[in-house]
Amino acid sequence: MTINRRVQTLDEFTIQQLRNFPNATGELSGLLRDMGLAAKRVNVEVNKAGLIDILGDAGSVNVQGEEVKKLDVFANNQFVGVLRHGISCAGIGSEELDDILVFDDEISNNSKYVCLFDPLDGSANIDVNVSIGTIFSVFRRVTPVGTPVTLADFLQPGIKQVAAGYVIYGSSTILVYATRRGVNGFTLDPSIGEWTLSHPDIKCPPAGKIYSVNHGNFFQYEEGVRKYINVCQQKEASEGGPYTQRYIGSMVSDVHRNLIKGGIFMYPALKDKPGGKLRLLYECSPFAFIVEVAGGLATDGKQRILDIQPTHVHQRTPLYIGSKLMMEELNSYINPDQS
Ligand code: P6P
Repeated sequence: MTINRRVQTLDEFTIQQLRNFPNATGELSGLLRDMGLAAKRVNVEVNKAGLIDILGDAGSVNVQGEEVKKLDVFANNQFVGVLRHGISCAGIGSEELDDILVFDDEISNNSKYVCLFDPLDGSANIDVNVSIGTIFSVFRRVTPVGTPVTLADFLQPGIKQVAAGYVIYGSSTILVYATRRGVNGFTLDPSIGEWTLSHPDIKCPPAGKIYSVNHGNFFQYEEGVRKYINVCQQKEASEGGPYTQRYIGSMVSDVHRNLIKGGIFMYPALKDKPGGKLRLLYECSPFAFIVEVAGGLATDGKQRILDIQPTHVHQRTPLYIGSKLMMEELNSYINPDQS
């Protein structure tokens, strides 16, 4: 009898990965399973958001008499809840919380990881049925195990991440995560409520035909970026073109599409946002880790995203991320002296 091992769940996959590390404690696998559990709960609410008053402002009461929480507040509570009650995370940073949240109980203080996340990025899109997502980043703590974590455990350069991932609540719901060993995607099978391996060993194509940028800000971009965009618009077949412009306005969707098909995503600095719009620790750094493990590149226009030493949890950065050859061509326009 042949055993059908094609369908592998997230749990089976993380346990199998453990076999490659005989000394591993399984804490990271547990943390990833916790993230998968919270994402399943968020997925249920996102899928029915159009039907109930969950888009209301925090504090209103729904038909069941429950306090309605905004969807991103609801999502944040799910991720905080599973990580606080798990045994793999000592504290979190979240887009929804002004400061880090130190779990500071005996079990959590003995955990060796911290997690940062944007629980529901792009939530402004949900009332028009555009895909939204969760983005997360995992670091090994730098303070002694057994003590409460501090800000130093979170303000680490992205190169120190042990794992990073995202969830897209879209036409189907997919969870993608990376460790140094590779990038793998799991699609939620709602019939069994399991994350099932659907995109094994994702590699970012070195070249692509998609450039992703908000053209509405074109005249705010620095000259080199505007030059590169003009080049993208004039690519001939002999140069790998013609290119197409795709911009969903939901980072998880734009970057995921480019990761799979090849392409470049740009959110440059703007005149009214000189530091860019996107957040370093829980948006750009996790995606930079994922895309680099998959063979792509990610910079702030001057340096690798993963080399940036954070100074505060919610700091922003310009972001250029995607296929290696496209990123190198962009760099020849924004840093002509480096080429
Ligand atoms: P803009 C969503 O609000 C978000 O944070 C990202 O998901 C998305 O890529 C970006 O902002 C879109 O920003 O200014 O182009 O609407």
